[in-house]
Amino acid sequence: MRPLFIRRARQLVTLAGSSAAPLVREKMNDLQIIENGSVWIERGVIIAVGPDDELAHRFADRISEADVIDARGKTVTPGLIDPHTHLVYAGSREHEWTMRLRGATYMEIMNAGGGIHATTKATREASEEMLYEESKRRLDLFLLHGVTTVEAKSGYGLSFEGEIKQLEVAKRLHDTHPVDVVSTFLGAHAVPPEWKDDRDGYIRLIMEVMIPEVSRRGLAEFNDVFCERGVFTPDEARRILEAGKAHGLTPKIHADEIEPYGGAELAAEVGAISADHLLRASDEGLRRMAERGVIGVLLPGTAFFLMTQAADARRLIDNGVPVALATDCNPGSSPTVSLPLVMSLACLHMRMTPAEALAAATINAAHAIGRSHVIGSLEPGKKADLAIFNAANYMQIMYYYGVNHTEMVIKDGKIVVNEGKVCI
Ligand code: IZC
Ligand code: ZN
Repeated sequence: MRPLFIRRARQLVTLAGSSAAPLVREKMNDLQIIENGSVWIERGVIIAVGPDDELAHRFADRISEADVIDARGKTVTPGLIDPHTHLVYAGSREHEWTMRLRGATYMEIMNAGGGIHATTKATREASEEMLYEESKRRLDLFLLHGVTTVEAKSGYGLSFEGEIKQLEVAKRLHDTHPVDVVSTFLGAHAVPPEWKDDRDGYIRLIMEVMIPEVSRRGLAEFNDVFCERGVFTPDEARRILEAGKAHGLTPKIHADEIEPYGGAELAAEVGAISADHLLRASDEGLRRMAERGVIGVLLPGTAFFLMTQAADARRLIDNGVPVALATDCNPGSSPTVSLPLVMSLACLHMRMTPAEALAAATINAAHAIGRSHVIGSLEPGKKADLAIFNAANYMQIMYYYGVNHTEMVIKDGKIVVNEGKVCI
């Protein structure tokens, strides 16, 4: 494999120096940008990053053996990282959108057997092949938007076989698709209809059967709970997250989305790597998260699509909570793959600065999935995952909103998107 030499980016946004701890407070605005910057890549790994003249001098006698990419006028960033998706599912829920537009709420639709239950039914009925094909199409779209790593949750099987099937599909996608897929077990996404008269039975199935097997088969790294009134209580979430910890699964939590419910506090208590949503998190909860270094993963696309007020990102950042951003890609509350659009929404609806939004979708997102030593910044030794945007500076990626500026994507040192098309 020939070396790859990306040269003379108008802005090379490195985000260097934050692999050990996520960016917090004002530091989220320090993107470590190199003007007229270049990157030398070999065997899928970043070897050197710096001003073009410096690298041209250092590699002078090897430039002829490299593939050279001219990035003049462009903005180069680390490949974007989406730390919260429900990637693997079947079916679609646009009819529920019409119901919501007529006034029904997300929870009302779910309690009437729609929502997560509708997607669970479709996902259970889908063959593994169909599920793979549908999810692969979405993963291609992620890649086209500059995303090189996604976290993917189960939670539409809600039975032993169903959850394993979803996680197996995620694993196969990781093995066969350029985008890296990091799996989270979310058996506690909802109590399925067949267990509704014995919710404790279902919780025990999660704790005593599903978690041990998911862990034994190495099908997930993280264990998540939809902790919300009417779904799983904080006490139930605590039991499920502790059971996961006992089997080596790191806790994550869907916390305080619809009402203040102690989710942020619980995330700090169990040592979760992240607490996600946080629209209604209490001040005390955020304080404890900051103290324990729990990442707040914010999902402004979901608030936008559910037509609710977004999370108070400024309050999180001012409290010292490290913030990451994600699409929450799912068929009900956030049917998008556009992390760049989510970054625009983070600015427009949560008053994050464009710099904070980019830090939140790269290095802090890497921290939220335990990958900060491998991805999330452009530094020697890291994976050569990069996005090249047709934008004169990083702000334009978000400023010209709803436009996909991604021109080229490099994954593990290979060009996988060129001129806005997947080329693998
Ligand atoms: O399918 O509605 N919030 N889980 C929690 C979701 C949204 C996904 C869905
Ligand atoms: Zn979610």
